[in-house]
Amino acid sequence: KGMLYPRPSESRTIFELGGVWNFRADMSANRSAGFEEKWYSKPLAMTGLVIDMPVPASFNDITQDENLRSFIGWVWYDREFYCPFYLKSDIQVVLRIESAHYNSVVWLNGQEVMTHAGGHLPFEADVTKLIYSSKKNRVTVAVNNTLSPTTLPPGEVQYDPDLPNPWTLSHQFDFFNYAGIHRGVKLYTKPVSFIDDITVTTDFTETTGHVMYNVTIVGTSTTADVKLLDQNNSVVASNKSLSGILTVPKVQLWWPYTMSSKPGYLYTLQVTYGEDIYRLPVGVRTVKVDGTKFYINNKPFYFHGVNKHEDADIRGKGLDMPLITKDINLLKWLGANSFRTSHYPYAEEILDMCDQHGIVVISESPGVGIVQANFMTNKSLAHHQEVMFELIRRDKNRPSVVMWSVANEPDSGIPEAHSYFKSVFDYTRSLDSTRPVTFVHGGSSEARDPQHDQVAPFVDVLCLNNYQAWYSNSGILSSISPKLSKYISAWNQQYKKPIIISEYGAGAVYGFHSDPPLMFTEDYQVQLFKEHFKVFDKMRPDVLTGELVWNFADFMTQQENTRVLGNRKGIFTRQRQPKAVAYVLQERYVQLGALSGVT
Ligand code: E9O
Repeated sequence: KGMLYPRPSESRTIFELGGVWNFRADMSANRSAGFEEKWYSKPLAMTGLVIDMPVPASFNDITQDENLRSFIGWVWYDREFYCPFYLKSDIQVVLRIESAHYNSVVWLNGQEVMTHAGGHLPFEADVTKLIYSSKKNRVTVAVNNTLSPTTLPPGEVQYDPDLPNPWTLSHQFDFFNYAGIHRGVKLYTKPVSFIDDITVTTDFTETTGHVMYNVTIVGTSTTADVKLLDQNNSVVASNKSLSGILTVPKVQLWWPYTMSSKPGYLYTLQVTYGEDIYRLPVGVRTVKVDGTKFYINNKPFYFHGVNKHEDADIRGKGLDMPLITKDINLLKWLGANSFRTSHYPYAEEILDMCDQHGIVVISESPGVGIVQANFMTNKSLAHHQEVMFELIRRDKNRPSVVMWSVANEPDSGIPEAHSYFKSVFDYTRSLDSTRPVTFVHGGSSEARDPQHDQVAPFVDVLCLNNYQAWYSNSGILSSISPKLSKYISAWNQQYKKPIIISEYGAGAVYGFHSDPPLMFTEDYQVQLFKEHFKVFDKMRPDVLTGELVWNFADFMTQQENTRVLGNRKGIFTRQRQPKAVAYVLQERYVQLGALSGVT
């Protein structure tokens, strides 16, 4: 079954169910009153006290209640609506949730319609038979943020009987476990015979592009009307079969925005199947790894960019169009040509913008914090594979996505990691043979010798996190030059694969200054970056093929004695104001962009 992003067309209407919903956290002692008392069988407001909760948003920072902020267990949402569609016999209505963290159960008018495990990825169900056309409908969603050794990311619930609230969640990833309905809830229609999925891969020879497409359908007809349109809406190629190759004369390639004056060129693959019409944006480009280099359209590509989070004041991980538009503008202001979706898949609205603007994306799974052998069991593996399947099904057609990252900083040194990750890599490659696959190597494992790493042999590109003069040799800026060079060289000698420094950085509290520069000041962050640039400039482009800073913006974490209202390694504050280092990075990235040459 496909999971095409709902795009409005003549045959598809979308109705957004966002807004203010009713909300109730199940604070009962055993945390299961909601299921025992069947809260889904009637309006939530009739089961007890409800509060207002915006959708989409994390619920954690919406109220003044610390018990809700740190709540672990089931929270319940509901809202009512009238059916906005004229229900004909040839129409199907789908209910789709684009992300709810972590486990979800969904009811329509008291009937269970779907369940889903995992945040960050969409799930949907055909609700045509359950929706009322002439009276009020009610959608109820229960979401549980509890993590376990077999969830992705993994975590563990801890119990301490001395505490008034004995349950706490422990996890080994460095961001707050925001939860709730994080992205859109939509109803959309399609005809009963419909386009279920489209898979597109592209390449080109000289000036001719090739778009290989495969359309899967639900229906009896075996023909479709497939057209490729350029940005003037002219048909450049067409076909009548469900799969084939479209040839594009004088192709306009999809380029990263630093490499072209027409970056992110998108064609539209318009598929008409019976009554159904779906329009898929298509960028013609190739991605390839050869030796120590990464190529886009056969030109060496140097990643100069950032790592991000979906994170902001009040809304937590809730989708926010003003925020993501601002972030894209800030990336361009910086001159960044790329980012990694640390540490989970981002909203499709963000990827749409990256496709359009030519911003290159390393797409990461939620496999973060896999640092114990009991997080690498067969059950965990099966779920990790399921998540890779859902991620690739969702993002396989995106030109901006050039590489999959299966995990961030797992314990890649223990023997269990070998077979676990071998299976994850093999499976990921079986789903998509057109993109390189990587995992991000832990910053804490520097002491470990590249020769003994259990997972590095599987990667196409080595992504290395390194925290010289921060976690290692704290405060000693002069350690960066010798230590970082040595570290990169050791990996280069062992593997002769492309290397990206996928994280480096320093915490800096906005407004803190000192000279000589001390840790946590803006001055220290600036000097730390400058020392890194010296090493990068010696190593690029032959040994080093990219540099991604940690992090684009300050972000919320769990409370810890090493965190000051979250992680302060942002080059922007959480409110997206530049720290001193942002200007230093901008100067570098604009220069690097100019070097990569606009064609
Ligand atoms: C992952 C990222 O999510 N990499 C971390 C980032 C950080 O700022 C985190 O936010 O902490 C760095 C991992 C480095 C671990 C070194 C631990 C050494 C302890 C002494």
